[in-house]
Amino acid sequence: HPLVLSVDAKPYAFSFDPKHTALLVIDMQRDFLLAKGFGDIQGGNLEAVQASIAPTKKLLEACRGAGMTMVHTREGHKADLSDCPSSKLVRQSAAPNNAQPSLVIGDKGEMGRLLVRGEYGHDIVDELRPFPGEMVIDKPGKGTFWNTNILHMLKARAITHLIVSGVTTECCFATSIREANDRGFECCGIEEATSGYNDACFKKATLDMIHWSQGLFGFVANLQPLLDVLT
Ligand code: TIU
Repeated sequence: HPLVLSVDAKPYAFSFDPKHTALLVIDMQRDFLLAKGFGDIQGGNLEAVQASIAPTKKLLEACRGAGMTMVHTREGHKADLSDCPSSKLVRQSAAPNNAQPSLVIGDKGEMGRLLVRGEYGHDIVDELRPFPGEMVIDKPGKGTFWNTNILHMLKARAITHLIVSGVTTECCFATSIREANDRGFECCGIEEATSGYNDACFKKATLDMIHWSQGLFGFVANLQPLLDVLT
């Protein structure tokens, strides 16, 4: 007997059964969120990107409490970078003038080699550390479905709906929602629990595109109404 919850969202209410819903937390890694990390070195706005850490902690706790499947992702590469697309290796600047930054993927920064698996900077920030038994998906791309086993992991658990948070809104968050939507998952992004490196215009545009036209790629909801139905 399904227990269907419903939360106010755009373009209309998002209805989901927590047993068949996973929380997808995208790339809340030190390399994207902290000073001297990959994103900082590329010229990203750290204050903007850090805004989603505290709301995501509340979201995580509520979804854990509701017994939902938890999925954390990490963007990064094997030590020899053999899984890094060449297109990504040659273009990695978020600096205003688009200048090539001093350090790129695989180079040694203060938190270890940038975006390399096993390095300190590659791992998830302390506040949002995965619990034992929660899924952690290591992905070489921006999207979570390319070159990972997430589709099979979600199917094995009969997951049909995804609540999505994480960084960056304009990049890995959006790409993952588009990938999931094409595979038949009903996705709802949480506005306060996502942030990016250019909050002035990219975040609003990204969220608007998701729910535009009766939900082109999915739904967008605010955090508090979701917390209210989960707790
Ligand atoms: N560059 C940028 O904005 N983001 C990424 O490369 N990764 C994620 O969005 N996680």
